[in-house]
Amino acid sequence: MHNKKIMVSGIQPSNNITLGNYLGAIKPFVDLQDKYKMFVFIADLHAITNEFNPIALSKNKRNIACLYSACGLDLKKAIVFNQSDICSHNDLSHILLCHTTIGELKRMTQFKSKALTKNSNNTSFIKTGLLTYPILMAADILLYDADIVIVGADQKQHLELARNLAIRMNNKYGKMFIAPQPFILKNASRIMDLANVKVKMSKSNKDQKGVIYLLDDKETITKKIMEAKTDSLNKIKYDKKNQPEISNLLEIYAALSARDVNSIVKKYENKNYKVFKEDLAKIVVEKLSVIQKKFKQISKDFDKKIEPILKKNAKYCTVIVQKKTKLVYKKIGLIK
Ligand code: AQP
Repeated sequence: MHNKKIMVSGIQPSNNITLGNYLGAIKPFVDLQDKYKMFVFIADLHAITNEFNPIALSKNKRNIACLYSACGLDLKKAIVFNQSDICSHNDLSHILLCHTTIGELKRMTQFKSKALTKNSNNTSFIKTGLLTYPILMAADILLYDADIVIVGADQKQHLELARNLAIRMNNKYGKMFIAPQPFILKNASRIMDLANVKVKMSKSNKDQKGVIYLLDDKETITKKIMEAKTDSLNKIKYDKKNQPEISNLLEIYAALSARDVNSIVKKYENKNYKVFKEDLAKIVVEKLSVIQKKFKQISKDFDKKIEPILKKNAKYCTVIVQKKTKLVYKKIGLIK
């Protein structure tokens, strides 16, 4: 077990989990769980960097834990835990914060897209957590000596910061961190909103009609897919530049059916979008109904089965990260 490379990743309980989160994160965790030693956390400290509601936050935390399992993550293998149960994430974050410049943080495209609007570059009223959360993310990763981190295409820049901080600290104070490598998926690393292909399918998208949530019912899923925006060419082709909408749907189809996009394009050579969408809706409904059935059962047993695992894993992680934090404290002269 300890010869395996280490992978760390997490999802924010900032809203209901989407099909994008599933294809870009949870499914790869499941696919890779035998290959890597996995630390998969519920990123609750990240979720409070945006507006949040405490009641919804705790419900979302619980749902993510259950969904990890319902989607196939084996809780006997993967180490699933709540980020806020482990104080060292904040401890290391502060130390890394003192080694990061404001310029580095302001350059993050995610910060720019969330904080800056078309009409204003004024960041005076933006909450500081939105600027600094990539440092917390670096701490999440460096604490566990992660070799790889599965990230969606838009998180690549944050991982680069984690790598830079690891190298910077190692050079300045002596070896203390592993510089992690990004693991970017070939497919489905960025599923787009079905109603507006210019934006990512995100938990917190205001308009929900282009976002499929893992717990959406059959009718809602079918409606969202049948009403997904498409071009007027009515030709099933994978061409992200000229036909981004149908290409996005093809990526979802391919990822869920474990087929390559070309074979799907071939299958629908002489078919129209309606036929394709009907088939895609069936595939999505079938996949999600299996997950939902398991989720229902697991949710019922949360207190008895899931909560104790989270607590046990928190204890296990605390031992690992306290060792790492102590090393860092020593290297930088905070303790002897
Ligand atoms: N549309 C997507 N396609 C593929 N992968 C995606 N991920 C998110 N959206 C897509 C991946 O899911 C994980 C979620 O991590 P997160 O919750 O920490 O961050 P996020 O990327 O900010 O997720 P959302 O859904 O966009 O949430 P909000 O709206 O709260 O910001 C990551 O691995 C991400 O790449």
